Amino acid sequence: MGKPPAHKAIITAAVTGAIHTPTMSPYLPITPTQLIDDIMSVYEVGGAVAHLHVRDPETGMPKADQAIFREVAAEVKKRCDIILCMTTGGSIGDTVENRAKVVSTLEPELASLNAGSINFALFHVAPKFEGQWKFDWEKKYLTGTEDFIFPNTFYTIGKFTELMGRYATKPEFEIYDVGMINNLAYLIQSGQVQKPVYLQFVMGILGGIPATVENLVYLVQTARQQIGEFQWSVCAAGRAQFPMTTQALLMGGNARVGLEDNLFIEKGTLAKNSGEQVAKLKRIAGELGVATATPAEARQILGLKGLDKVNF
Ligand code: KMH
Ligand code: ZN
Repeated sequence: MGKPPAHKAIITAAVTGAIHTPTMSPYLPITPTQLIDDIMSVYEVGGAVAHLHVRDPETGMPKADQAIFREVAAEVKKRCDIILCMTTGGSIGDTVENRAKVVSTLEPELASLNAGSINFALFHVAPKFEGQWKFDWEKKYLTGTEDFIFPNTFYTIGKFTELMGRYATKPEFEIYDVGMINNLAYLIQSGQVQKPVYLQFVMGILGGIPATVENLVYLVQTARQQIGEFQWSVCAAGRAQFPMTTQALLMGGNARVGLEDNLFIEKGTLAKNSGEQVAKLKRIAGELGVATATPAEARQILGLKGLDKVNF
């Protein structure tokens, strides 16, 4: 392996997630075909990583179905070399065992690893869609989060790190608040996690840290103090998406966009796919003089095992 390229930003797109529901946008990808098309839209405009959740194709409900994960991943692999970052966050209320399965079945290069428990709240957006629901499950799924804790205890995190270690899957640590940096520092100190680590700062979730420039600087500084060297990316919920990802590019970090985090391309206009958002961020990066990484370069930067070593 040669020297990694200097100063190239990795653009990730989280194409569907488990937060938004079909009523919120007709463009939210649901079926395997829609997910594949969305990932290809990301690849075609220069995204290096696609973060993947899957859904029930009939109802659009987020569901960690291993056959669908495989169908989407295998088809994308046939068509291009984009890096797939599989979710182990799953969906609201999913069991830890079910969330973990995608690692042992697909042995991906990269997977999310949520670095602590939080109140993961979506109930506050439900009233906006009253009377418009396309599917019965949507309202309950969102309102139920008023009493939901997204569980990622030290025991659970330990299980995930062990599992990802077994399959040489690199964890992308999802950091929703500053205390989770402390969790990760402990995991490194106790030898459960090896450096270099890759952090995804997830900002603006109700229950997590607000999406502000000051908070991003604080997160990065705190991680430097606690962990030393590390690699990082930022994503932010809703309208904070482009301000925070732009800020990340300015700070020398990496950035994630995609319909998992934000359904819009600009105020009042829904994005037609995640590729539109990647293209916008690429334009911003270009204006700022920030080069972006190809999938091959991102593999090198993150030290991934390679597409020939996945099981799909
Ligand atoms: N499912 C959400 C509660 C991840 O992909 O790892 C959190 C989530 C994070 O989507
Ligand atoms: Zn996710």
